[in-house]
Amino acid sequence: VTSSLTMNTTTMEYTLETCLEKPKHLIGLRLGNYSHVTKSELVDEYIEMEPGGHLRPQNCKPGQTVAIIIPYRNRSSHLHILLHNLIPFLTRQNVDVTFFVIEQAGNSTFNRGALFNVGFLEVEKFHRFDCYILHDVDIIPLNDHNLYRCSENPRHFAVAINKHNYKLHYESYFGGVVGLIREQYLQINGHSNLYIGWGTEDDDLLIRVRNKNLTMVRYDPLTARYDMIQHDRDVGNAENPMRLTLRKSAARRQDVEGLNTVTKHYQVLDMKLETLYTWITVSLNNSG
Ligand code: UDH
Repeated sequence: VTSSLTMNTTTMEYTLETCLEKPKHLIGLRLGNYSHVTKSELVDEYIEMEPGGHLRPQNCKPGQTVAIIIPYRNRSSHLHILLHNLIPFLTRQNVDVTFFVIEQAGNSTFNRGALFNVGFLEVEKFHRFDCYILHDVDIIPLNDHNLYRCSENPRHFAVAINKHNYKLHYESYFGGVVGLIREQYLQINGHSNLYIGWGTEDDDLLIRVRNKNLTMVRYDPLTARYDMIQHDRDVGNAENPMRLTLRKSAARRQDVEGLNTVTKHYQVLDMKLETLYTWITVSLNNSG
């Protein structure tokens, strides 16, 4: 480990140097680790995790604080696999990151967009993070040059997924993993809350980004490469028959429906600071 302490000769105090934008110990593309792992095995393995799922570099001072928000219901094995991959990946990248799992309670139809909005608002009560990475539970980054940081433009991280032969699914695909600085998520008014069930809330999000004259950026497909853990469609997340109709009014709805209206749709039922993550369980009422 290279030392990055410098001494201030006036105060005689040591300060940590700022982390390199691109750390030297990155390893590039490698296979994901899909072995079955339990929560307690993860807790035992990653003793560096601090309460609430906080991980930070010990040898340098990172430039940003990052919140990873994971919309969730009934996918514990995927969550454990994701963390088993992300923790070493983000350690190599010197990221100051906190994991937040936003669990939708009960059997109401899953609403991924609303969960991200809820996550954003609840996370803000802990800390105003610089960078928000919105991350599906089942997709695993394979190349640590895919730096989990925010830049001046919203980033689509999950460019090349195995499910689509490691090619971009379609030009305006903005799903899987995206990252925005706090001010951008506020500016676009977050996600729409109206996509109840599977599909198109991610397209709506990109319409919101572009409608505010923000430009989405991507790394190249070899860098931004992911595996999606194979799974069947979940119970309670049927394809939303309204999704294409909703998309037509995306730009029109942007300022009147989204992050600024989600509070009337949810209640926090439980919040736990665990070793691996902050776990927030919410009930959603999906009535428009
Ligand atoms: N999610 C859950 N639980 C659910 C539904 C969704 O945790 O019950 C979250 C999870 O983070 C997931 C994300 O929402 O990664 C997106 O949902 P998805 O994985 O169902 O969406 P995706 O487009 O897959 O990845 C669609 C299922 C297609 C199955 C086709 C089988 N051949």
